[in-house]
Amino acid sequence: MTQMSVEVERKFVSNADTLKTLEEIGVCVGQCQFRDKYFDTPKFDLTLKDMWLRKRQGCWELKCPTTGNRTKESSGEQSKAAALCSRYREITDLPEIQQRVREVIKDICKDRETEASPPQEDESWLSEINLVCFADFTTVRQSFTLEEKGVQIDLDQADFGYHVGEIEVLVPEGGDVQSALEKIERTAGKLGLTGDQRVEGKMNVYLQRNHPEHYAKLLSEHVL
Ligand code: V4E
Repeated sequence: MTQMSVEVERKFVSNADTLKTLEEIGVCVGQCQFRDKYFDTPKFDLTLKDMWLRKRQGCWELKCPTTGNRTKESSGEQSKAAALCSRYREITDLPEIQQRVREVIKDICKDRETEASPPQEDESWLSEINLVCFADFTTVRQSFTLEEKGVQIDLDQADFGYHVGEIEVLVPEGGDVQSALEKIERTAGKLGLTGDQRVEGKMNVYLQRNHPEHYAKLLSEHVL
């Protein structure tokens, strides 16, 4: 079955104060460590379309832009709080991921002979369509919940020396994104987050350091 949901999240700078607040009013629901490997073509065709393909601890995930009704947002009417949140469609079903990725690659090399290939569980599909690993890092994550239902707060420490917090709500397909935004805003209030600047994610920092030219291109194309 196709598994698709929308991840709505707001990143924040986690410091001693937010950690103290989290320990006071939140419940730590665990700590875990995971390794992420991100893949793209050598020309970065996926990420230039804001599509992020990764393998985390053996599981494939594809994050793509949402296609829902964002009229309010595109006309500049969205609230400041909502502007701090990102929304991505998350696909975890491998055949679906392979199909979507192949569609993008096929569009890009229309002149090349591309045959429909059956879905594959192993990694041979990557080399077949010329996908290479462009980022590989490990994160230690501490997760918390507050009383707000369905909201998770993660404190991430990446092995390349960057730490960042995120407030996250997973909205099932067709679910209520607006109420997720409101939950995130209330949670941010409880954590005492005051900044109105967008905070950089792990990948932004990783790309700045390891692929500065591609990072600059993603900025100029307004992907990041
Ligand atoms: C969507 C995206 C990327 C994929 C990784 O996304 P992110 O949620 O930052 O990673 P992580 O490890 O926290 O995943 P989770 O465990 O929550 O599933 S990499 C870059 N982007 C785009 C992007 C963006 N446009 N704006 C911001 C603030 N972050 C990321």
